[in-house]
Amino acid sequence: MTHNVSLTRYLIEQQRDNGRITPQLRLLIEIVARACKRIAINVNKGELGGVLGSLGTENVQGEVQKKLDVIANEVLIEANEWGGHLAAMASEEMDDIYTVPNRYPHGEYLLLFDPLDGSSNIDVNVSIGTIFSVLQHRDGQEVSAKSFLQPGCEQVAAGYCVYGPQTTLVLTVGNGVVMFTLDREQGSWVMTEDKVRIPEDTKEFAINMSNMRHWAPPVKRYIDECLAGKEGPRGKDFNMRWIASMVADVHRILTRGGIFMYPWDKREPGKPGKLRLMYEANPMAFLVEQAGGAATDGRQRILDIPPTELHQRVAVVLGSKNEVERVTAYHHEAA
Ligand code: P6P
Repeated sequence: MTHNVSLTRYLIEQQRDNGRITPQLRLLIEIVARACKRIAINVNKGELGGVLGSLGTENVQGEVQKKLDVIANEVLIEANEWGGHLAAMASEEMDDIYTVPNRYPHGEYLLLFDPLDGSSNIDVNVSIGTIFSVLQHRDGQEVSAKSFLQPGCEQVAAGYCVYGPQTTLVLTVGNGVVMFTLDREQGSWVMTEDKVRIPEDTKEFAINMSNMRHWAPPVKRYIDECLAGKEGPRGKDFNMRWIASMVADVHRILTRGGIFMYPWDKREPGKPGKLRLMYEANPMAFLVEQAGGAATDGRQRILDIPPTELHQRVAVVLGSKNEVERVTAYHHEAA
């Protein structure tokens, strides 16, 4: 029975039983979880809070910034800068890193986040989420953007909060994946899943089909075989889902299996993909692997990719292990 385990109890037990959790990392995760509660309150207010719509500005990705994108970013910065657990933060919404001001103590961790992923769904009331990733400031130098350029396998924690019918925090500290649902009456995170496992096989794929004509052959081959169903080479029918909110699609996969793909396509051939490596693909890949799934960019394990830029993009294929391995094999065969 998991419902009597709070987030605090889980983190204290991990600290006691699993050397990867330090008191500073426990504090970091508790503060991020508290910030997600504040973001949830703003998200749930919607028009009543005057937080819908766009600001008329663009973020570093050249994407239109929603009011809630900026609010969520500010909530995370303000919640984390004074705690003494961080050296700096990096966000999809900020060009450069945010170094903890000298008026506060500096810690050993680096926090990266997409404060509100899927924000194109905000105004149509579809699930959105906050994604976060935690690294250690290892280079012993003055903290800089370079301090963040570590492969995803160096993450010490990662997670997301999905703002949907439930508000659910999903977390890994390298010891499996757990889920906490927000109990709004108590205002506390209550464990609702203690051993998240992704089935190795699936009959459900998630991809934006409108881009089909732009895909590389291995992706087209895989999806064509899924669409061929029972009469085709896969010998079974497939279902499709595409929420256009990575957090919501990944949450479904962690909950019941599936494969999520945002591959390279020829619309912008110079870009490896749409999604960002450091604060979208890496944290999701860490969670998926910790739940028994797989995550590649079509060719290599996402967690092994050596980053060169803070906001670099990457192709993403993640979810049920056997399906991800099939898609990756098709890419290797094509090469
Ligand atoms: P498209 C949301 O904007 C996002 O970054 C991910 O959350 C989502 O998976 C993807 O983009 C949706 O992209 O091209 O289908 O709108």
